[in-house]
Amino acid sequence: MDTRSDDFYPTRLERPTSSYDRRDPVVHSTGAARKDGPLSETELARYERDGFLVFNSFLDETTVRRFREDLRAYEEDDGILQSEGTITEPGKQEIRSIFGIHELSARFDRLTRDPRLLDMVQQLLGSDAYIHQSRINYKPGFHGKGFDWHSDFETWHAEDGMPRMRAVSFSIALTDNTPFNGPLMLVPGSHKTFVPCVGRTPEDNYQSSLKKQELGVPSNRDLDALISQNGIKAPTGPAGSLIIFECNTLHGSNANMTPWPRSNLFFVYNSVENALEQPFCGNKPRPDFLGNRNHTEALQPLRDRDLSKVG
Ligand code: 6CS
Ligand code: FE
Repeated sequence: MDTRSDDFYPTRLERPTSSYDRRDPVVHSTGAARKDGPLSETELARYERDGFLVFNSFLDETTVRRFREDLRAYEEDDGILQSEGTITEPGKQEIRSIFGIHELSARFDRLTRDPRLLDMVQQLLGSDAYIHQSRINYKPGFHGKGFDWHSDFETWHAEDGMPRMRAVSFSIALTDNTPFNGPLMLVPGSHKTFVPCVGRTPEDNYQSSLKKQELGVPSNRDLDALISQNGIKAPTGPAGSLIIFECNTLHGSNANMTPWPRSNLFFVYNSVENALEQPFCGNKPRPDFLGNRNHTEALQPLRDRDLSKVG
């Protein structure tokens, strides 16, 4: 397939090509709108420099406990276990990820519209936003496998038709993240570079990629260059901690060899001005639970309610 003329980030190519600087801003609001939000100029500048921000104990213990109880209930819930968005670990019955969690749970859905999150989203994306993808990654004790290094944007661009880098992931720890249970690792500054990846995308690639990603993974040479230059950060913290990371920030995680699960919640917000197109890899779009195309109206903040009590 020829590269489309509207493709700012060609990837899944037949042969290796050089990395280049991103062609989009990192913080999208400008002027007065940039100042009009919960993030300080220092935090915005750090996000622009590193591609992520960390807030320890962002949610209080009681709220996190409720979400964790929901998780336990899902492990016993046949409807959820059978649902297309529930991915098990390779060769095992243990849950690896549940996609579309905000459509399965009113409590998670309300959290997507918590103004404490949404006000930051709007400040970073410079517009209203909607949920492109939501998920819980379980990483069960002993059997939880890792995630290879990747940029989420590379997959969302190639397989979901997300045109520009104007999306952001909010990851909330539902269990403690320690150095031992496979915490998220990020490469600071990597979001500034787009790394085209090699290899054509087969139809329905997601059926294997969500268990183990083979395509859309930079070459060892590209990884070596980016990681040697920038290093690796693995923020750890108690349950309730929040990591905000830009859609092109290189990240991955190790397996969980401890007895304790490491579960994280992810909400991916996309700008309403960055609507999905046909996938740039040329395949048909992925299902909605991975790349939402149906509920794209701007999220409205739930201002006057105690979010911890509802749902
Ligand atoms: O394919 C996807 O959309 C997902 N895969 C990975 C490894 N990270 C982001 C996203 O959830
Ligand atoms: Fe990812």
